[in-house]
Amino acid sequence: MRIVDLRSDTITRPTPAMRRAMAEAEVGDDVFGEDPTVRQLEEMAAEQLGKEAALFVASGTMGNLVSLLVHCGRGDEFILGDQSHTFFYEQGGSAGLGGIHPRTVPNQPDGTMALHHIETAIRPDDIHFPRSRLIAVENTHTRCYGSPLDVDYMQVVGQIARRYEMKVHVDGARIFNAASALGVEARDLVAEADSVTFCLSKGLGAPVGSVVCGTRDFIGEARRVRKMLGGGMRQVGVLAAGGIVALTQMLDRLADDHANAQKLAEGLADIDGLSIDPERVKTNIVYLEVTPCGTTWQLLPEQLSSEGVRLLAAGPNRLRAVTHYHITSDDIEYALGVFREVLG
Ligand code: TLP
Repeated sequence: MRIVDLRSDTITRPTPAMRRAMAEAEVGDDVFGEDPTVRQLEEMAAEQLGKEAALFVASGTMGNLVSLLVHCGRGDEFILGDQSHTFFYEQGGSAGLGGIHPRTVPNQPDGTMALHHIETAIRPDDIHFPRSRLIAVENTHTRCYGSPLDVDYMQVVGQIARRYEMKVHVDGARIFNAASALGVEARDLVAEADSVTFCLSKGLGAPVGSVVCGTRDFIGEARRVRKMLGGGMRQVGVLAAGGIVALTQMLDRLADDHANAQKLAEGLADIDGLSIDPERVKTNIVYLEVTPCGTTWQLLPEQLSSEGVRLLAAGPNRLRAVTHYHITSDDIEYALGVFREVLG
């Protein structure tokens, strides 16, 4: 059966070039700082993001957690969006492992947090309150239609943080999707950030890994914290090699994923039983709502899946589809055909 797997860009398998590079990677013990391939990846990543240094970590979740643990101490508070991945999907690791208090403010539909909400959430110096240390921004914003947050917004958040002597962390799991959609360099989006995590294992197609970027001092501390979390890896150049191919060969094609997402959204908008606003789709993530019809949002993924089209149920009435390297324009047409068939 033909499979069109739109559950996530995390399902991408390594390209032939990645597999070759991984097989041939020069390696060493990275805990001793002796893996040349990891070092090369870290240098490339730091350069791409305009930061002094970088650290290869096992996942986006680990990159965010390491960053939080470096920026904040026990009892400190960080401000983040109520729809953010870190708040929703990272098991509350900041509190569970770091004693760091999350303070949510609402995410707007475009993934931003209103600036006045951020400012009013910052605590005055008072013995009753935790200390506000960090603002965490997600770009693109996964639960807000994969919205890219633009350079102006990112700059103003940085200015607010500096005014209150706070830091900024960017969960840039899909920062290169944001850069591609906005027609800017990723480094410009994170110029004001003290730290940024981006993922190699999503739209960039590498099998494993994320990278945290920041100042040399920050990355030095992050390296210690990664080790504490059990994330000191040894001959991990075999994985970093896939990441190097991701950064050299996979950035330019993200625009194709965005075009396919747009095509999917426009096609879905014409199908009875679904509600979707194609104008909200700016990158590779599409959310659709199931309106009252012969099926439900709980049943529809299974019905589509029996015809080879896979999506994720993302909450009451909502389904999510994500385009990626393995999805062609023809796959989108096939998927639309299956939707039409299932929804009658
Ligand atoms: N997102 C996954 C799921 O966990 C929801 C997905 O399929 O979209 N930050 C953001 C913005 C993310 O979207 C994700 C993964 C992560 C961090 C975590 O990355 P990993 O899975 O590598 O820990």
